[in-house]
Amino acid sequence: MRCRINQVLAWTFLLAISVLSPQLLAVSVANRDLPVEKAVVTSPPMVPPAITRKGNAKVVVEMETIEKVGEMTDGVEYVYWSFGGTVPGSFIRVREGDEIEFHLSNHPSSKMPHNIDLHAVTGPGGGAISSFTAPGHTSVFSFKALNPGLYIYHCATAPVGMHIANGMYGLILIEPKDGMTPVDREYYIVQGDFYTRGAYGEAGLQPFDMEKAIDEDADYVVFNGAVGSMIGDKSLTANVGETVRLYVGNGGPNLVSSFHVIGEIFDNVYMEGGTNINHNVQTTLVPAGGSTIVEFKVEVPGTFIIVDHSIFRAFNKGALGMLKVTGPDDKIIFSGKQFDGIYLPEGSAIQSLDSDYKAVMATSETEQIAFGKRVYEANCQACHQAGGEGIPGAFPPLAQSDYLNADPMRGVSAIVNGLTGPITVNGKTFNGVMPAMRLTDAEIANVITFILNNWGNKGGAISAESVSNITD
Ligand code: HEC
Ligand SMILES: [Cu+2]
Repeated sequence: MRCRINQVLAWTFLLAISVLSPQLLAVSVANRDLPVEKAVVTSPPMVPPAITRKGNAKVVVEMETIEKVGEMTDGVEYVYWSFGGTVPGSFIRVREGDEIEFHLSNHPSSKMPHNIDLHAVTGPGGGAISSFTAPGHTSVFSFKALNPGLYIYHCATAPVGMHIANGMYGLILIEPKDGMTPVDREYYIVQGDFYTRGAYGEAGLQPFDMEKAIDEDADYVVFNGAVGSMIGDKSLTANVGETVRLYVGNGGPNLVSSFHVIGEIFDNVYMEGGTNINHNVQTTLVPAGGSTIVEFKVEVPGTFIIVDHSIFRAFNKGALGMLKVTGPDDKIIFSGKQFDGIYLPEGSAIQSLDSDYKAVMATSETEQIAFGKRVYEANCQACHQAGGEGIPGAFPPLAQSDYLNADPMRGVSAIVNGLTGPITVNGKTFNGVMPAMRLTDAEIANVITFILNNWGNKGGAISAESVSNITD
């Protein structure tokens, strides 16, 4: 027994030395004169620093496969199988001509064996057979990075589709000998489709659904493994004037991505992650098991939405991320909204309601408020905003408006007759033009009643009769 423990200790000690001392590591792995270094790998959306050395190296990559529960979206959990604990797996960055010594360790808690097929490998299976690793084991194999480019890696253990569908993919960048052009920001994004027993958003720990996967009927199509992985606090960021490079992959297993950034044009696209560079591209295809590199300069501030432009995937299945750009406006490049007026095409004044149209009349104050809300959304919200907060300097607030609360009939008059000339609302002066609006007496009564009963206003109701006193 004691002997056992000693052996274990000895092993641990040796391992510790080889990890801690690069010198010793060099002796143990270098078979030629190449300098030896340990790869810096990163979790998405981060990318390891650019390679600065001018020559080649023997690069030791250590990667662990691990199966663990993660969050697909609010209230929905999924057992992800991963490289390095994240989906996609850790980003690997080496230089063309480097020799890579790959150590794949399968965590003892894994239920499955795993391996890795790197599309950057020239050799059978991309390393799959050589790296086949049972739980609690480590495999080592080596390859030379012959071709520069951005390559997908993935697990290729049977059933291959299932390992990929559970999140076992990532990217490896083989920088060309001359390096990559310097940019200000680099990010790492990989799309993937997921198949769950329950439909999109159905709560609980959702098992993988083989049938749906075979039918290519995805419940989730997401960037970086989960719905919302790059929105809100987790958005990508940049400053106006910077150049942004996105390393984009598609793990699949099934779907092809129509990769697009809303409000940007890709200045450069490294087509399919290769050497050919295309320019001025709106949307680029990323095949399953493929990649692309896109570059663009951010010229104006704002939130730029990253999507798969197969658009229901973006808004209904999760393929949506955000790039938040901060800095000064450039009104020449993008003005923002310059005008919002009432559009009354010629002849519209004489149009009349269909003769069989019967307006539904509100029969209670509650109904008046409900109907008035619709009138507000259709006619007022564009200027006065959804919460009645207005826009400073342009449209006065209707929320807690002292001007309106002092005499609600002022609101009726503004709608019927229009309103211009300086007015003071909550201590602020406005001098704009509100056009008269063609609404029925009932609609006017309802919308003012809606406003009076919302956003901290004083309450009360306006009747259609009292409106007719002004309109007649
Ligand atoms: C095209 C933009 C626009 C639309 C649409 C519009 N308003 Fe206005 N509204 C204004 C402007 C501008 C003023 C201030 C006019 C001034 O400075 O004299 C104003 C003033 C008002 C005021 C008085 C000031 C205050 O804040 O209490 C009320 C009440 C009001 N609007 C209600 C409405 C309602 C209700 C609707 C929809 C039925 C509506 N407005 C639609 C632009 C608009
Ligand atoms: Cu696997």
